[in-house]
Amino acid sequence: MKSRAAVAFEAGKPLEIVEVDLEGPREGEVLVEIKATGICHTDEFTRSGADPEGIFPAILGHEGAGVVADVGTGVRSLKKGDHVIPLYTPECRECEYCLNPKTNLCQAIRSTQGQGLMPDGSSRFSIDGKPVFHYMGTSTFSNFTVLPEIAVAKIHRDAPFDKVCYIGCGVTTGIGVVINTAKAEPGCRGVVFGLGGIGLNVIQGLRLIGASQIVGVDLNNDKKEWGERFGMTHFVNPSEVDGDLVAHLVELTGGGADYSFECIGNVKVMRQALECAHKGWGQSIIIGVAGAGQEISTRPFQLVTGRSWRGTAFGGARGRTDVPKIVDWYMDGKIEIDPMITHKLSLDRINEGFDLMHEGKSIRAVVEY
Ligand code: NAD
Ligand code: AHE
Ligand code: ZN
Repeated sequence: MKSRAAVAFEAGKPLEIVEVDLEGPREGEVLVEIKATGICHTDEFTRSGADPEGIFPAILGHEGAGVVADVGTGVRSLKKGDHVIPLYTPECRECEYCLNPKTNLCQAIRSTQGQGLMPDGSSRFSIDGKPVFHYMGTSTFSNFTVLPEIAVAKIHRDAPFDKVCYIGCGVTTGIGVVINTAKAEPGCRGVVFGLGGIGLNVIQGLRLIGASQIVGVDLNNDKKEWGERFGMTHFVNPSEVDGDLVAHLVELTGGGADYSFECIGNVKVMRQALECAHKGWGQSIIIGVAGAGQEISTRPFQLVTGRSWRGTAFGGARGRTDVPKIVDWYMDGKIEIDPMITHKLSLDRINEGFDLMHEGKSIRAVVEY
């Protein structure tokens, strides 16, 4: 079949809207009609050429929602018409990782996914007979996409696609890091670096679990109002702090953060996030993805004196199990999404969504098909 898609032909170039050929689902695969997709900074990370795994031409996009249009042989858990969210972190429920409660990083298809291919080692997308690569196993910047069954979460039928697509990455990552990774407790003090599409959801997660202090750090003063809207208690703009940012944050939190979260992808900020964590017990969690060749550093004494440095993907969530629950939380009004969808675009205008992100004007721009 044919599908309209935004294709990244080359690193650093705008996406091009073209018609691509899409082969139907093979055994264990599902064809999904994507109804809406968010644009996450990770799409920009790969589009820009900073992703060491970046491969071109590819169809980016990993924050989608849609409807099952067809299923391949052997598919049991899904049927035509099911409403779904594609998962860049699948959940096979059988691999060594899925069987270990300490991680959500199912490895069943990770190696082919990283090569832009389906689990059988081939691509379903092509143009003029030449393969176009998948991305993060999801490629939600195509109106139709093919996914392995284990990378699809079935969700509430009434959930609005243009809102719950955000649960495909940003919402789950931000709320999940608080609940699954930090396992933060009521009354804790949190510091969140970077108040974009991820950081605001970390703030929302901290509010949900009853944190007593939520400090937001961003260079963009417009983010003060945004943070407060979701529960932030204090805002710090590093460019307006006299002296050392870390010392300022340690003082503001009465000795340091119980939990700090880096939601930018800046290795210098990652160090500040670690060093503002409380001596003896503070945990710092890296969410931002840093470009090829970047490294983090600190004095080992920071760890010797009880701080710990951690990281997380997809908020530690197991997609097929947790994503439907988060959709239900949204449907029940337990979490907010609507105000964070600041822009809606047609696929033709997808590059404007990337511009809005760079200009700091959007929280989430969503493309509706
Ligand atoms: P975004 O562009 O929406 O937000 C980034 C925010 O950081 C902006 O508000 C910006 O003003 C702020 N910022 C930039 N530099 C800063 C600095 N030096 N100090 C303070 N604030 C600064 O991006 P996003 O979609 O929220 O994504 C954030 C990061 O998280 C990206 O690196 C993305 O790739 C990554 N990410 C990781 C996961 C994961 O599973 N680990 C999931 C989603 C996104
Ligand atoms: N090369 C990676 C993209 C970079 C990355 O770190 N991805 C995160 C999710 S960011 C979501 O916005 C991730 O899931 N990492 C775990 C892993 O196994 O890569 C890619 O996915 O192509
Ligand atoms: Zn993302």
